[in-house]
Amino acid sequence: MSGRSLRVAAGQLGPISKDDSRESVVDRLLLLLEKAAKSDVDLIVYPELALTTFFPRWYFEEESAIDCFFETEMPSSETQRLFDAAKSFGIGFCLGYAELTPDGHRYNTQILVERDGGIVGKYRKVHLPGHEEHEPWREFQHLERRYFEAGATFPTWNAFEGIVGMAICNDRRWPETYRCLALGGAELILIGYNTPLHYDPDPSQNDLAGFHNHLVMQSGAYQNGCFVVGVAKGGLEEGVESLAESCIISPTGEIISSASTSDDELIIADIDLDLCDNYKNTVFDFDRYRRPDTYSPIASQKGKIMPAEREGGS
Ligand code: ING
Repeated sequence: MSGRSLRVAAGQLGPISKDDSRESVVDRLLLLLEKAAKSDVDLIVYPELALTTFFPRWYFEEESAIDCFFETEMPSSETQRLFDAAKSFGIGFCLGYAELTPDGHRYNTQILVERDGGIVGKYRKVHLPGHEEHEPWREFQHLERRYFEAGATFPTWNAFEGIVGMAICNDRRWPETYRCLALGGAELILIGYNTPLHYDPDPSQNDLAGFHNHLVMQSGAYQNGCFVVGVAKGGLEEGVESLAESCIISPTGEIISSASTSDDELIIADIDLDLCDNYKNTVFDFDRYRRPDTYSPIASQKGKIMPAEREGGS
């Protein structure tokens, strides 16, 4: 294939139990990596919080009770094997994990590692969904806003012969995410997610979870001329049914590869990063067509401001 061809893979995970050791999880990541190596994959993307169960589903009174879910270094002793194997195969990877910094800050983090084993970049989740306090009325909690601080930037990096950006789970529902990354030149956006199929605030959305998942990533890809790799940790995890349906999406907006199970599964696609320019240099030529002079509400305003009431009207 001409152009800047790349073989990318989504390393989807099935459930991780609260008591599953990091070692057992890294074994699963390595199985997916070895399968990717047999198919000459260049880059494998793992899900959000890929080393542990999705612990924000539980309320923990004491902050110390969640320490066991966080990594204080990366690579850590448990993940060194993954870094070593990836380097030996010449495969890059994207890995989501809970980060505890030396000065005590907690982030929902993803790293990008190139084929030489070097960490290219780190992204910290900007959009934290859910709630801050215990809400026992819910079937399960979603306490990311209690356990993590939010990131503040959408960096992009030169890697894999292109420009790569990352986003995490709820970030994918916000168009600003893709646009900020594409304004940083992103051609390939890597997104891990853990998405419960039940949404307590509005259960009428439950049956649309799969549709909404693909809708937002396909839109983001097309509207910004990017490839998007969306990777789930899915299946029945600690009693919570979680969306799988990992997929690889083209700048055309089309899904070019999708998972068929809710377990550990590798899906692969051959992409040509030059295809991005079919959209970036035409319909979505930002320099030519965007009107940031008219977009100020997007960056300056947080919530809605309603129009004035009509004179004498209702
Ligand atoms: N999970 C969910 C997500 O954005 C969610 C939270 C689910 C928000 C459904 C709204 C509706 O996919 C994470 N981890 O962000």
